[in-house]
Amino acid sequence: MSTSLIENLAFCASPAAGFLDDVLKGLSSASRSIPSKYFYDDIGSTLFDAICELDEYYPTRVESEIMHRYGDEIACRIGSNVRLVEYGSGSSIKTRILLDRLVDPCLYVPVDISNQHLTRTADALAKDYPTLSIAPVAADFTRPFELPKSEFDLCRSCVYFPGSTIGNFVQTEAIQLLADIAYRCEQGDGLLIGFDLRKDIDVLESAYNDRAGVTAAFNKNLLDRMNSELGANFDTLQFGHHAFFNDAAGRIEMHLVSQREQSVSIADHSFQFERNETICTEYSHKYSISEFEQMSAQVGWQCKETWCDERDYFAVMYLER
Ligand code: AVI
Repeated sequence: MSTSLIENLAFCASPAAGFLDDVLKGLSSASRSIPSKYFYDDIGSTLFDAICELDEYYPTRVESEIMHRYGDEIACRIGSNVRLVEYGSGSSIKTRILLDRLVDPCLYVPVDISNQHLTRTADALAKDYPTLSIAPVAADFTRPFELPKSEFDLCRSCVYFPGSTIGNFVQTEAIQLLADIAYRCEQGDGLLIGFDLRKDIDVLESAYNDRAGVTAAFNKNLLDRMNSELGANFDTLQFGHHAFFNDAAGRIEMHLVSQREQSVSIADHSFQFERNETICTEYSHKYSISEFEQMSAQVGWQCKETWCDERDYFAVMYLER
């Protein structure tokens, strides 16, 4: 494979920029929280890949099933010669299902916050898709970032946003993100997005409380990350993992729970924790198809088709601007 098809990594903002500010702000507020995007350092991204393999964690498996089953129809909807821009590309596993079916994609632009993960994934893809041009972008897509200029700028674009990551934003942020994507697109460009559907609470809660404890390790890795990158002194044994479905808000919530009264210092700040006090680390919203359609329509996206699995656990929706 000629590596020349992998364009230079485009850095538009340091993905780590703002970590300390966000942590200090989140821990200083009355209900403590840390944005879930900080899960994804190299270890966190690897743990997330392990979560995706778990029996209890259905979203990845079910989304892949949908992509395998309806991949030809989906590729047909997207059309030929597109520039495929993937938000939160991770290991690009589902992308391969799409790339295997798309007709003459002109450029693949994976965008991911984890630089090391991105580089590894782009290298592996380049080996398996020798004729595809790949232009990886290391960026936090919740902040402004530039797409690399290329000879393919005039191609139609399709933004691919799989994995139900949209669910990790509260509704106002999700709508803003859909608006940002629309702003990057021209009329007629597409958005292929995966989102998780509401379902039985036991199924939902098991997915975030796996027996092997991988999700707990993923959650607690955030403490290790604050210790190593911000010089914090969290005693990781003194925080537990708690995940539950908040029915009224339609979301799974993940928290780190202080096991005792304790004090933690970060930079020159000190934070006092009561026993059982929590830090909210993630929301994962579960939608209905009509809710999602309405949300997207508010910012100029028109739903063209939706594909689901047999149990209606997960949806993949194609929208056009
Ligand atoms: C990335 N995101 C869609 C996952 C989710 O299900 O909300 C993150 C995750 N958190 C715990 N398990 C998986």
